[in-house]
Amino acid sequence: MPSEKTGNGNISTQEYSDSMKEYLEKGKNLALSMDNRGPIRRQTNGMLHSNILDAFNEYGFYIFENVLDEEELNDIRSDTADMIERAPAEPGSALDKKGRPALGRDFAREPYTFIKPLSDPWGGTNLLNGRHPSKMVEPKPEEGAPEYVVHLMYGMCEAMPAALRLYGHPDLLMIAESINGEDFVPYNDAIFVKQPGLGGSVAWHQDGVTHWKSKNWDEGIHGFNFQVQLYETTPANSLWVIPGSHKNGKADIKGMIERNGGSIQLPDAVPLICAPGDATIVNRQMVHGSFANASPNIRISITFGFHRRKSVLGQKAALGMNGTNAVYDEQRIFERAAVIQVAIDARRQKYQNENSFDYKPFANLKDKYRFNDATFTSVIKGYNTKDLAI
Ligand SMILES: O=C(O)CCC(=O)C(=O)O
Repeated sequence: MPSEKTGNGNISTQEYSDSMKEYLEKGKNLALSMDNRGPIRRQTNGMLHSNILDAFNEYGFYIFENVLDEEELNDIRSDTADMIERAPAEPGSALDKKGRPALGRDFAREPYTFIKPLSDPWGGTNLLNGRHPSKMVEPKPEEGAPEYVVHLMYGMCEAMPAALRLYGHPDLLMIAESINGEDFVPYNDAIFVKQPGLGGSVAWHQDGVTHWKSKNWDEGIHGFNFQVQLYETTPANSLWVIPGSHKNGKADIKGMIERNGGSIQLPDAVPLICAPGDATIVNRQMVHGSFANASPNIRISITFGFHRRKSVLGQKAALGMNGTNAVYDEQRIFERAAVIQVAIDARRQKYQNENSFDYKPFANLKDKYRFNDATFTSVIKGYNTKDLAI
């Protein structure tokens, strides 16, 4: 019997989709009944409207509608498609599928993570500080599926001009400042690629790993992530979250699944249903994850996060930075935060009628951190070796 519980039950994509149907529908209805979506709204002082902040604090996530206009959305789609196309033909290959040198062979960090189609690379492993304790269902790919698919892409500010400009988006940075304070700092970025009928799972987890026992613990201490959606997201391919779970400390995810009869269909979870060009914010302490994408719809989520400066200063490297033995000192934070200022200027050069974001830590350094060949080399190249993961 195919299993719709955890682990690889050798279940076909059809059986898998059937087993998910009711759950997806229920989650969608719950999601659409919540009052945490709408356009970006500011208060008279220019900061994020307090009603939005209140909703974000209550639920742990918010969906901003229509953040990107069509031109910018098309630019990012095109750069992203190019980055996918220029991936190594298979893991370890120096050439892409068209026989050209693959992108990123000279990057300081490998920009591509490949997985087997519809698989869950992290669930039930010790990878990434062991924060994904239970495996998701891994349906059997259809006949003729490729052996590997791109699951994640890193280094977007170096690889994609449109993504660097997005990183300097004045409304998104205003939101980061409103949540994390004017001295907010970056976390990392990653592009989740969930190809139709092939995209893998991200097992249920909470992102933060550093501060669960901190004496200053509070619901915002591990920061938050944006996801900018390039295509419509659906219950079948989207990120799912458990509303309010960011407030309750470290969750026993393994126990939650066990108590759910071993099923990964955790109760009370909702999908982040978005239109193309919407942007979500998700508190990194939320219990969240995504299912194998057996649906006919692609999801590409440009994901990048921000922290309170005091959450990272003096902390030891974790997650993707594990093994570097780094401690996030003033210099490291400054160098990684400089990407924000260069991105703001890259954006200014393209969108000359837009008001640029005023990033307070670089208020007196704007001229030094203009976007040009010199800062591309000194600030952007290899920038993600300085990510501030906690
Ligand atoms: O978008 C997804 O499927 C997973 C995102 C996620 O887990 C994260 O941003 O931490």
